[in-house]
Amino acid sequence: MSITCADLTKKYPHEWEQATVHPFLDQCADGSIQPQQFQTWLVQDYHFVTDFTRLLAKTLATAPVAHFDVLLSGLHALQDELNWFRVKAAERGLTLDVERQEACTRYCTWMQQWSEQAYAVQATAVWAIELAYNQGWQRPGPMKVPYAEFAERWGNTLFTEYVKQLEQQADEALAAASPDIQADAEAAFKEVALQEKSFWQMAFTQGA
Ligand code: HMH
Repeated sequence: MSITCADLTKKYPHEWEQATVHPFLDQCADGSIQPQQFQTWLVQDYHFVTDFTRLLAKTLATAPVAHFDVLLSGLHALQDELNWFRVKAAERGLTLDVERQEACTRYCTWMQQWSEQAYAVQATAVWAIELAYNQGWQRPGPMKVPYAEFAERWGNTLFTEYVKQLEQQADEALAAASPDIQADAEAAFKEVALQEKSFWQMAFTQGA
């Protein structure tokens, strides 16, 4: 029996909750987040997404051709997303040319290392990273302006559908993977959960 994505969220409910439920998101929902906190997240997440784009590109490079459609649609969406981040930063008068904070560097370094792993591991990591934002931005419910736009980006039904497709593909890859590779995929899932939590924490403790 191979492990599936659904098994992973069931096996680590506490870790996953900490990755997707955070006062940062609750305070975006009720509008009480401080601009300094939100801006820190915005700028650091832009840098995260640049490296996530590289991870997805490397994942595509090792994927079976039957998985190209979904991954290419993801890369296309990231093109739009990176441009959108630049617009959101400009609207707030923020420069993106800032140093990465420690939690951001750690997460990005980890992604670079894991992009050398087997496809099943990469596919699991990509799914978990996208699911974290899909659930995280949805869970608090409707958000106040100007945060509604951010909740919509990762919470919308098309993105939810994309995450389900990533799950299907990761499950397929896991079903064909050796027990060692499945264990690496499980470790990748746990790592994503930990890194997501500390990324929220990084933004939240800025100017709080
Ligand atoms: C930290 N995790 C983080 N940032 C993101 N933008 C996503 C996941 C989803 O792409």
